[in-house]
Amino acid sequence: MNFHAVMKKFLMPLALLACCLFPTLSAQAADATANGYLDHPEAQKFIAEIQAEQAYPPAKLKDLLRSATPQQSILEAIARPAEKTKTWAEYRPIFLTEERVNQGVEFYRQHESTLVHAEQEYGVSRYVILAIIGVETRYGKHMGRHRVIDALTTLAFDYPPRSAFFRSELKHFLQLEQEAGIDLNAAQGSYAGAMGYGQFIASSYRHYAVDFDGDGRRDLLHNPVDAIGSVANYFRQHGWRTGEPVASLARRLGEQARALEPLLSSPTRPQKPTRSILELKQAGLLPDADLPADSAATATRFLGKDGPEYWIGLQNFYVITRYNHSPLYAMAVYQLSEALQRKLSS
Ligand SMILES: [Ca+2]
Repeated sequence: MNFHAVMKKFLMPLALLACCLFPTLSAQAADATANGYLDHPEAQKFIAEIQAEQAYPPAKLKDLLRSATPQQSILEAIARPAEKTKTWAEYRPIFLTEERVNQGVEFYRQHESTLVHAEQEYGVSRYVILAIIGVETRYGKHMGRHRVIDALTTLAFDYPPRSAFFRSELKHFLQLEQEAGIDLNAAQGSYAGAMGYGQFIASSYRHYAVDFDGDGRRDLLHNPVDAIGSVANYFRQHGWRTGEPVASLARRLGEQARALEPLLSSPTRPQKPTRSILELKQAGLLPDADLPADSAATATRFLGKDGPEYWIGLQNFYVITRYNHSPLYAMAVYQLSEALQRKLSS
């Protein structure tokens, strides 16, 4: 190995590490003024790729990239650890608030017939759909303040750890103009480019959004009816099982306790349900709910405000982690859905 190769071997990971810990815009991006992202070398490569694939009109793409503004705040947001470092005791109070439940009740009353229709059409609990929209955007009140084009270009061209993913999302985003009538210049969303009531990223928008009010457009940014149908469709396509439970609190028996440890899954990494209820019971974990012995499940210990809580997650719990890859997120959605159902049934 020659000197340069050795240096490269050590320098590359360091550069990547620095990029993750202290993300900064590239010199080209920081210099960007009138031309936005247009002259950035990575953007130039992207333009050539889109041209070769004939995926979008080149002149329009150049205009769009010229208008795209590099955002340092987006790099800082994506590098910030979020739910990965939080415990359930810290995470729960963010989402399980009386205010959010009340906003959910209000949204339910405005859109009850749509939620019922979505439940019938896709077989997904109306309360889970309602909880997703509540956790994601407080029922459309916080859909994100970044231009999606700024978010996707900043992350595609100036955030090497995730550039492949965001270049792909940027390509999907371009297609949304034709396919869903999205104004690519105006669309706003999260720092990661997630859009609308349910915060769909561009690839999910293309694959799972539906025109639920039948007006000929799939509009997740301004149309709550389309958003409700699309969340339901997303869940159905990801394996939601109609009428089956999501999760159950469980009690751990002291005697056989040690047998349980190797069966527990991480509260921060989603895992497919590969244990059976019988296996968990034999290891000393007893669900409060009456669950079939052969149901596929996960068992997780969450650190709640009063100490460890044991939860059994079923297939539908796993499906919620397909929406956002975090068991804490799935638990927040599940508990909010239960709180909403209780409130709406009382
Ligand atoms: Ca529509």
